[in-house]
Amino acid sequence: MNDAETALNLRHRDARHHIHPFSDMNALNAEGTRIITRADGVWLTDVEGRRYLDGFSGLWNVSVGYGRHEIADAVHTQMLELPFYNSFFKSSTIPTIELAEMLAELAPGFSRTFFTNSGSEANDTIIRMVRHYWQLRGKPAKTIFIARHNGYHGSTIGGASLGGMATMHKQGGLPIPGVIHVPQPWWWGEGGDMSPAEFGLWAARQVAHAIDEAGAETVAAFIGEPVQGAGGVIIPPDTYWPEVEKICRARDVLIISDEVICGFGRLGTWFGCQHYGITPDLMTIAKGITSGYLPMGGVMVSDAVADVLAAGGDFNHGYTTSGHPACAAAAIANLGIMHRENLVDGVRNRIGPYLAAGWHKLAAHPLVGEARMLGLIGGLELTPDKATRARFPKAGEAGVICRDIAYRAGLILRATGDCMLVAPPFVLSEAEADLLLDRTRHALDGTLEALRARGWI
Ligand code: PXG
Repeated sequence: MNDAETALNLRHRDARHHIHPFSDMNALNAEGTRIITRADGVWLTDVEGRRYLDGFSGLWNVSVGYGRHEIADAVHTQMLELPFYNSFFKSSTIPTIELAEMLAELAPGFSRTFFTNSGSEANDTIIRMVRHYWQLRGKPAKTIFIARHNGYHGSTIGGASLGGMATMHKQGGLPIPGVIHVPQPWWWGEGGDMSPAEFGLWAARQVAHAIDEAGAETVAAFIGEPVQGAGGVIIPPDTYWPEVEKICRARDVLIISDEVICGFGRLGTWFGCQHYGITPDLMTIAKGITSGYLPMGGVMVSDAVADVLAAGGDFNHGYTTSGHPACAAAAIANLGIMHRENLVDGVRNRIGPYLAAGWHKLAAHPLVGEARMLGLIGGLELTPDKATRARFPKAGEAGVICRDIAYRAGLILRATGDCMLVAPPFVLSEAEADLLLDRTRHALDGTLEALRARGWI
């Protein structure tokens, strides 16, 4: 079979047997999937031999880039030594211990971690852990979680309930009781006539109103992503997080920083909350902890909360593969690379500012209402009218047009509605950043032309 025949054959089998996440399967099967076969650095190759610059780090996670032999070797060695043992029943394994210690060194005040296999499982763990914590503190009525509209916290029942995705809540009877959603700090879309700083305070005060309305004696915690990822790279005004922290502290409400995307360097600090100068009580981690080489997630618990839990007897919760030794070995090797190559510092001081400088210039493009970037995560809001921050007649179509042109030009971008998102690997070179910017501009030009042909502009 030649490449084209192989691709057709694989697509046919994929369509027959594989249910994809977050996909309209009939539409996808009619179109056929893109089958990625290899990757190196920031470059992906598909089954037909086309190459793509991965502007999205897999799914926000391949921070150290593809093709890292150190990680593969560490996992190989660990699998031969001890492929699995559990951490139930008074057991532990060496990589799990070493990883837990490494994490403690990265986050002062968070000496202990509970391991899961994903961010979703970590957030489900948090729901049970936080309610158990308040029970131990003698305040069992504190059960409610405050979260944000358009936040993303995973796809399990708990994670999707904490998340504020309306399309997810419509399916499967969500959210579970005990979750209150408040407005997100998305100034460009929802800030109206307020300045970003005023709007940040306004959005934070919605947290206060929600807590006060429910009664602080019933509210367990507030959860948020430092920068919302899946919701459209929503970088809150700088006034937002410090005010949220103040509000929660004054009301004895725990703060959970969901670091699944922002953690492990994406914002140019080890954890996103450190960029905003706030100290949460719990942190959700996943994705970048292994750069996606193997699945792993966890809950990092502050010492004050962990002490209460430790004194409280059994916490009846855990997954077969919590702290899996081979996944832990992958995480240790991955974090080792980040340390040795100073990648987090590079996001903050080298490639982050370099890409951001070019990204911000895209704001001059006629289609771009706002170009925002922090560390190595960015968004471009597409609009028919910059001055009024107007929306297109049908949301999401301009984004898909732009994303598809980018693909054809050999660049992976993601669209959330009409916002184009980028989150490249930390090993992006300056030449690759230039290419990413050129191809993005090309996609914007093509989108502008397509929208003009429709009469949308
Ligand atoms: N919290 C946050 C902040 C996330 O971004 C999760 C929790 C759940 O993690 P797991 O490992 O269970 O997927 C995530 C995951 C997208 C997209 O399209 C984003 C995620 C997952 C899949 C798709 O942007 N984020």
